[in-house]
Amino acid sequence: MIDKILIANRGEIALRILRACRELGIKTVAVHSEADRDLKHVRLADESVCIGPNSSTESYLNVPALISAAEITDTVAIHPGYGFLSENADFAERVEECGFIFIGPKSETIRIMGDKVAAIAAMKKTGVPCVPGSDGPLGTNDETNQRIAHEIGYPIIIKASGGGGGRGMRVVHSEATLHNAISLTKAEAGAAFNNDVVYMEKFLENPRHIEIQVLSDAHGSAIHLAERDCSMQRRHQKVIEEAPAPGITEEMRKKIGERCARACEDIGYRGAGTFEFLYEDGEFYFIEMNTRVQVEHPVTEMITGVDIVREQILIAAGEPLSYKQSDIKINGHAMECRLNAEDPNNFMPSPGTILNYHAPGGPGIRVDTHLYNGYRVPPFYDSMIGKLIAHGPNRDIAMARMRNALAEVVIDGIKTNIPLHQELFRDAAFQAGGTNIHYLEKKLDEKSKQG
Ligand code: MV4
Repeated sequence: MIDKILIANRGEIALRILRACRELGIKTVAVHSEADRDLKHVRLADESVCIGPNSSTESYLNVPALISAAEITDTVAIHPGYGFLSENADFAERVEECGFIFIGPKSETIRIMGDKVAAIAAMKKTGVPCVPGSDGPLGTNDETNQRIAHEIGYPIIIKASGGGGGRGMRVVHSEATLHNAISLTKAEAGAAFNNDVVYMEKFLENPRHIEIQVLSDAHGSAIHLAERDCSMQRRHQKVIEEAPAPGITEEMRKKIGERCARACEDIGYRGAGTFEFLYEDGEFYFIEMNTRVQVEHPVTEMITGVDIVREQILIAAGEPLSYKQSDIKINGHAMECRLNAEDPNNFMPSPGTILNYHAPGGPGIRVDTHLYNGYRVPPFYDSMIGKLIAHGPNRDIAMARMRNALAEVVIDGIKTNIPLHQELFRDAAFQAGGTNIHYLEKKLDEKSKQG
């Protein structure tokens, strides 16, 4: 069994992982940058190691420093959290070469999913529905590319195989701009990802972003934990997530969920994972797979009662899944607000000292945050400082509880996006449910025009 875990992350997710370790009786090693000595999980961990200076490149992304910290503390396994090295196949490979357990999929799986062309090919092969597209990399022959685009039908989108999460994409509305769009995207991709492979998909104009959470053990069994709707986003940063997704029937959930679970079994997936789909006109289209725990995992935990981080650790320890698919029942509805240290009007980061922090409470409220009175939010990392999660027997009650929580929570000393969340929870379209990926940006656009 795993008796010590090194947490290769910071902030709220490091604390979340520490809590799961504590529950399992597993000792913890916190690693931190010089700026992060006062993080809450560093104080709570059994041991801590400073792995480098403020910049992420020299600390949380510093593979030799992380491996050394694991060696000197006699760590058994490394949990990468999200972001940083969590989806870096070379890191996962290095961790295992050095004799540690990487809490996540095999490095080969991470490598496949990091290569979007390979990921889509693997999914298509196992029967996961994908966006109509080029079925592989685009070549440089204009006639061939024009024929592919014509068959798919404009508008189409050119995407970098090494991209993902919104990086390296270009929409094309007609043949006149196809050639340039392909060569520009290719050049940018080569520079940004050191991989100039690009592919083509039908461009879906007004989809929702719905993702399926899966768990798959090392013995060939996989289950799905239903879906999350993550359509409320700005510049590819999610703002509010919820589970289940409004309007998705039990029948649709079962069909797409079981497809994803079966795909995991087919490819020998191990650990927690997320299948990202675009959802439009009642159809799901796979776009990418995430091989890490996600920021928004709590909404799934609230509606299923499954502790996803605990399951990640047990799977890495070689245990079979604690649940069969028939054990998974959806209980009510959950919503999550990402709390960012930023100006709610211009989205500029707002680091600084927390002068007064007061957590909300009451039925169905969960707060995942590393904040405490006197904590200094450093300016060097992502501006997310925590998550407010509200669960209730239905969506309306979950929303009412979130409104209460947003009114109760106090975070003084820095600017936060709480006012934006309050506004969204008063928004009629959002309250009705099912808004698409463009909704928030359009709403903010209109707001800025009105001045
Ligand atoms: C698309 C798309 C429309 N059609 N693919 C952006 C992030 C990356 N994960 C995939 N993305 C998109 N792919 C096709 N064929 C629109 C987006 C997209 C998007 C997707 C999910 C969440 C937010 C988004 C915002 C803009 C564009």
